[in-house]
Amino acid sequence: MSKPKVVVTRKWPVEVEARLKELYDVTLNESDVPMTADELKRALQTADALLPTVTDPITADVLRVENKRAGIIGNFGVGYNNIDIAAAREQGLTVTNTPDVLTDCTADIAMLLLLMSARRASQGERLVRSRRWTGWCPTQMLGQKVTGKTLGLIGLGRIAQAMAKKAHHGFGMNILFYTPRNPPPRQVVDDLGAVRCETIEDLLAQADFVSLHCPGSPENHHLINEQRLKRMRPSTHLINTARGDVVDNIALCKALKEGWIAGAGLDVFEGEPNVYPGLLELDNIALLPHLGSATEETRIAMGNRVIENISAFFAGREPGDKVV
Ligand code: 8YV
Repeated sequence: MSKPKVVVTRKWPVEVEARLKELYDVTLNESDVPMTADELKRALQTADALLPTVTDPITADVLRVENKRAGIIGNFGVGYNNIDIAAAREQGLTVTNTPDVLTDCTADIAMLLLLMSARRASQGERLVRSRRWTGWCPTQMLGQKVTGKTLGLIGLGRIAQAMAKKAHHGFGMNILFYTPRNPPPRQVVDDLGAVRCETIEDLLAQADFVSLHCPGSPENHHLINEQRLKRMRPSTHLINTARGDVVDNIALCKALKEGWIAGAGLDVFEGEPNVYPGLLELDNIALLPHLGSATEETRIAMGNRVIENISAFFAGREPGDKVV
């Protein structure tokens, strides 16, 4: 029997690409240049599986291309807001993602941004690199203490729970959370010493650090807006490792400039890789280029997870990480 045809839209870790080559008739993207909409359509017409990333908009237009051969889209990433899920369902396509394997590394980046923002690490590094640092002084670059403070999590899924664990057990932080869904089991919540807030506003008013862990979706578009930023305190920091469009950048810029909040740490941006220019001019913000899952171990595990999903699909079984 001939091997299934698979198209990978971006360059993946070499180990995983080697495994893909063994298992499938695979087309890799050696140049790593994102594919155009026409190329994505062509891939759906010529391959059995398309393996995209967050940088590939798999729109309704792409998904509705005629004469499709593909039956599965194996997304390399836990977030799948790059894919029009309703259109995929309508077209009878299976979509999978890669949960679990990136939980800890993404939570680490959220914690890193929290610490960077609280302790003004980006600003400090710029000072040293610019050779303008004139030496230690008792009042220079004072930030906020992290240990013992209150962390408010919007969303309490896998990554938020992992961050809460590090923050509570490692930094003695008190944990608040807001979720519109059913919370995790009682024992999980109790182990984190976590307290549920009835509204986002309640959480914002009490937290010293607010970290976003909700999916990128039309409902969560600009969830953190001017009104909500004003609910936060002047000593509070906002951390975003979820999706850029969960935060209204214009409002965030104003909040940071006018001191409604103390700082922010962002790993994701609306319209990335473009970054709202106002944010680049601010000192009280830490910016990372979407590094959440960017460790060797995790990216290999993500690739292997995609392989498990498509292998199950081709074997006629339900993939473990089926989204639709
Ligand atoms: C991925 C992410 O690197 O998994 C996610 O949802 O945001 C990142 O960790 C990216 O999505 C790759 O597709």
